[in-house]
Amino acid sequence: MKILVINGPNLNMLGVREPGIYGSRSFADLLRLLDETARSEGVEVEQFQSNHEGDLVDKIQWAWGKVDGIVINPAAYTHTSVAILDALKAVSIPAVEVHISDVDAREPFRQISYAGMACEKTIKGRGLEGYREAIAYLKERYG
Ligand code: CA2
Repeated sequence: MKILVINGPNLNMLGVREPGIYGSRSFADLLRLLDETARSEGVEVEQFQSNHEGDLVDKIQWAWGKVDGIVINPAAYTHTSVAILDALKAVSIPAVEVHISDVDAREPFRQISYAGMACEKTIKGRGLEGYREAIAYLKERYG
């Protein structure tokens, strides 16, 4: 089973600023967590991060026919991007949305998720562990 993990803008800055909201673990720590999870769940995990909306759309389109599941944290594009929603709908690959912070407890504009409308599950407020839970969910359901 192959799972694609997609991270949106600024998530490469994890650990550098705003530890109160996103924790002190770095983006490199997240990559290590993904590698560990791939090994423990017995799945192949590819990761992709971009600060550019069109690149995120391109990667979702690329995934069609190549991956069995998508874990996506579109970051700020969560709350704005119909293009990412449409791409997820177009490929129709089982997808789980992850947010490191508890978006429901933050500003009202973070409580709308376009991408989430094409995802079968949302995990929020669990820190980096949310990615592990999302991969485990896809393995359990589709692996
Ligand atoms: O909680 C999440 O995972 C978010 O997707 C993170 C996004 C935010 O716009 C969403 O509302 C919720 C922001 C990612 C920016 O990450 C930073 C990391 C370090 C320093 C500054 C920003």
